[in-house]
Amino acid sequence: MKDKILSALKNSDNYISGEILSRSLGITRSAVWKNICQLRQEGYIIDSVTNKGYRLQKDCNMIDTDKVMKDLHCDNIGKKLIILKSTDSTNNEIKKIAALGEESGTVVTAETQTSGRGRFGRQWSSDKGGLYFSILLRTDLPPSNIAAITLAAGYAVCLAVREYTGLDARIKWPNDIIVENRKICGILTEIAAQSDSIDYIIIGIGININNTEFPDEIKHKASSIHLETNKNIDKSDFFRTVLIYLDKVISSFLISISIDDMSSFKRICATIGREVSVKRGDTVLTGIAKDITPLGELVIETENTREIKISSGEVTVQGIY
Ligand code: BT5
Repeated sequence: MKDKILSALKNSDNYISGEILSRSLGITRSAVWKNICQLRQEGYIIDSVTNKGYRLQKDCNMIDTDKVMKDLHCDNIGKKLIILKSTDSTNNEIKKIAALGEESGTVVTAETQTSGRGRFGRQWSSDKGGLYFSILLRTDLPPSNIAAITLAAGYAVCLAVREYTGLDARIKWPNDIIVENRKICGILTEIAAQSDSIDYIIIGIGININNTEFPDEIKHKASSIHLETNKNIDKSDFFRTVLIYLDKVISSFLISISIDDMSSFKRICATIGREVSVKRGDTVLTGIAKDITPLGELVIETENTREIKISSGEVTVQGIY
C-alpha cells in the first residue's frame, strides 16, 4: 500500500487529497496517514496542507529505483540495485554481500558514506549530493587486467558525463575524471583473489554531482557537475545513463580484455602528451606520457629517452594536479 501511495504522489505535481487517496486505494484516511508517516520515516519529504492534501517534494538527490531501472536492459552491470541511505563505504557493502553469494552485476549505492575511501587509504569526501556506488563483478580475469578495467570504468563514466551534460570530461590516468582540470570523479577498484586468480572485483565509483562545497584541503582541485553546468542534476536519471555506459563498455571489455575503442579513449585522456611526474618510493620520475598499453599501463618517455611502463601509482600531470 505504501508503494502505491508513493507512486501516486510521484506521478502528481500537485497536492492529492487524503480523501482521493483513500477512495482510489480503498483504505481509510487514517491508513493513508499511517503510510505517509512511514514514507517520511524512510526519508521522503511529503508536505501536507489542510484542504489540499499531500505533495511529495521531488528531491533530485534521492535515488529512485524505478527511474534508474526503467527499461534498463543490461548484460552484466545493474541487474540488481541496492539503495542505502548511508553506509561506511559501498565497497565494504559489496564485500559483505559477495561473501553471502550475491550475484555478479549487483550494484550498491548510498546517499552518503561515512568512511568513503580512495586509493592508499585516502579519504573520499561523500556528502549528500554526490553519487557513490560499487559494482560486484565475478570474473576469471587474471589480476594483471585490473588496471585496464579501472580505465574501462573511467572511460564509461567519462562518456556518460559527456553525453548527459555536454561537458568536456577527460580521464586523468589512472582513475580520475576531470572537468576543466578539476576532479569530479574517482574510482577505486579492489579485488578478492587467490594467488593467481580473481574471486571477484569491486569497482567503486564516486561522482560529484550536485555537491556545492568541498573540504578545504580539496577545494582547489575538486568540482562537481552542478558547479560546472550551473544546473541541478537529477541523480536517478544521470545514474541510469552511467549504468548504461558501464554495462556496454565493461561487457565488451570482459569479452575482448581491452577497451574496444582505444583511439577514442586516448583522445579524451588528459594525461597523454603531457609532462608527468610519478612517485616511486622515495624517487620521483619525470617524463612525457606517450601512450597507454592494452593492459592499461602508462608509457612514459623519460629525460634520457628511456621508455618505462607503469601500471599504478601517483601521477602529477603538469598543469592539472
Ligand atoms: C580515488 O582515490 O579517487 C577513488 C575514490 C573512490 C570513491 C568511491 S565512492 C564509492 C566507493 N566506496 C568507497 O569507499 N570508495 C569508492 P584517489 O586517487 O586515492 O584519490 C583520493 C583523493 O582525491 C583524496 O586524497 C583527495 O585529495 C581527493 N578527494 C577526496 N574526495 C574527493 C571528492 N569528493 N572529489 C574530488 N576529489 C576528492
